[in-house]
Amino acid sequence: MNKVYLSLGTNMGEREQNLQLAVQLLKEKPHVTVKTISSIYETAPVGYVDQPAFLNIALEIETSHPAMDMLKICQSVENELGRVREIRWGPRIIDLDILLYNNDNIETEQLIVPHPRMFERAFVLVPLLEMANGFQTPQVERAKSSLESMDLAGEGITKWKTLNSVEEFLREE
Ligand code: PH2
Ligand code: MG
Ligand code: MG
Repeated sequence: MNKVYLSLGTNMGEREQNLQLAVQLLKEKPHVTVKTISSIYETAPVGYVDQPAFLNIALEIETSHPAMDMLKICQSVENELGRVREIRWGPRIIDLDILLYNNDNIETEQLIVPHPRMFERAFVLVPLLEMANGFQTPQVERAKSSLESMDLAGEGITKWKTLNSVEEFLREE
């Protein structure tokens, strides 16, 4: 079984509901098990700053799908939620990014893993490390030292809601 970490982000419409729908849709895909969900963080926009704040979470997934198939599944969830291709780093209804796939290094035209910008993004690392602390791989260790070297005070990240389980999150209205 493969262990995969995803980052989800949204800053348009009903943000919490967008996250719920995305997790629900992922859960319904064959051979995809959503094992753990991080807390929800509200985060200041990075890259293109003139846009609303995001909600970000990370997910731990177990799957028999190869990484490329997981990418297609993530893209299909984005499409099912009605995402249209928009300006780079601009507002989005939902974004699902593969952060880690086991401890693999993947570099293809369509997919780069670890996610090429994850180590400098606190909005990715904070939720990820809430869950991945026990998954001791060189990439997780790198994530930990990256986060430790950041000054989180200026990053605009606040815990928005603590989540205890995927099931509980999906039951919430
Ligand atoms: N995603 C981006 C660009 N900037 N900023 C925050 N805070 N959260 C995101 O998920 C995010 C972003 C492009 O995917
Ligand atoms: Mg992204
Ligand atoms: Mg993306």
